[in-house]
Amino acid sequence: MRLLLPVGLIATALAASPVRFDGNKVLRVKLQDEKQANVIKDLAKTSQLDFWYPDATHQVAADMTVDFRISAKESQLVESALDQNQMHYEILIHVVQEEVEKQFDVKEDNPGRHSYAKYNNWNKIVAWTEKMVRKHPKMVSRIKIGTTVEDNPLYVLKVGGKDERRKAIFTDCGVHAREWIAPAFCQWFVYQATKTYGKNKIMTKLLDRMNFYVLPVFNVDGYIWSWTQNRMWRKNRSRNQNSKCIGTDLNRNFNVSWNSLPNTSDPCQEIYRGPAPESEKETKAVRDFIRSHLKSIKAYITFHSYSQMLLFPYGYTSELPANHEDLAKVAKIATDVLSTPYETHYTYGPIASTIYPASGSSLDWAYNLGIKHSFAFELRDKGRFGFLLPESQIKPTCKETMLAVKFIAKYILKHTS
Ligand code: 0X9
Ligand code: ZN
Repeated sequence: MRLLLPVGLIATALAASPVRFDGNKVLRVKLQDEKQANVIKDLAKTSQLDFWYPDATHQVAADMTVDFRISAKESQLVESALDQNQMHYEILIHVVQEEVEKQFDVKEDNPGRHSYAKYNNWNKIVAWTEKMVRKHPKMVSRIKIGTTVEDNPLYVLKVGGKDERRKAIFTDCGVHAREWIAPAFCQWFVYQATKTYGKNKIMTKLLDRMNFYVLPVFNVDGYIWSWTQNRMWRKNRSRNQNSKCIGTDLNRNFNVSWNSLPNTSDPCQEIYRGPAPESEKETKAVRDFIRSHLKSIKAYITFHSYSQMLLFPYGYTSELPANHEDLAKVAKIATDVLSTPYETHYTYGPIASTIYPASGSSLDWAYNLGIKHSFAFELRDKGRFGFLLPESQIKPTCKETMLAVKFIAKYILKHTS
């Protein structure tokens, strides 16, 4: 005991305080030609640009709108380079630190409690999974599908009935740590499903006939890190050999055309694909779970932010999947219903042509495994707040997204065998 206490104290003292974003800005640059695209690419070589859209420098091209975060130290240099080259830009976020604080704009009587209207940290989410099982023992069960690099549990909630032979939809949220609205949606989905079962006709029918597997946080270690140390964290938290940089982008780590696109081989990149396909414990756990339930899983839906898009395969090639017309039809109707309550406009299409090319993504992997109805949502917004979407937008975002997901589920129930 005597030994333990000082060690504990030292550990606490050594624990770094969270990264602050004072003076950081997010810029949006509308590129007009190749030359301007090259200015951004050159700047990225000398300055630390944290790309919010697209995901990396090599995607930057003429006629594109790019969003990136810059530090206080570099903002002057970057802005004067843009001015010198007569480039149009807008400051999306003036002081990132302020938005980090302002995202918590929903006040509740008991701040310590889990709330669907607020962002919940990992501990609250774990307690919430237990509560859901306790409250709805017939409808909800919790499955531990694996553990993370830092030995946190990966929990899937099974929502529906006991019969494993029913058609099922697998959904995951929070592949990327900083996209907090995604785990908020997964929690909302389970809440609404259990709450409206027996009351809402469609939900009752869906849950009587199908199962939903919901992984509320895919990248648990990264999510924890984004709460405690760095709000802008994206990757998981694995150590990388021969590099000081931490983490693999789990959405580049799947065994599908792995490593086929540029810039994913540097561990210091936000889109680092990992040392080998499916090298990460989180990827392996999801892969194994989906594979072992492949007979029943008819659709895969993964939740990200931001951009307001509904995407389908492929990301690694501009070729279209065989059933692309069917997927586009479903995506069109889903985005139409999504827009009904708040007029939120979504675009839809294949990953590669709608957002940008990406290799090793879970969506393409699931599709090639045989899950022919696979979709990725890029939730709100379109860049005003980006990853720092205020809590006051959680409910409207979840409500509108729920309409789209219910439509997709109805479609799966009716049109798959
Ligand atoms: O870069 C990504 O992985 C996705 N965009 S994000 O801003 N959320 O990081 C786009 C890839 C789309 N594919 C899937 N979401 N599977
Ligand atoms: Zn993402």
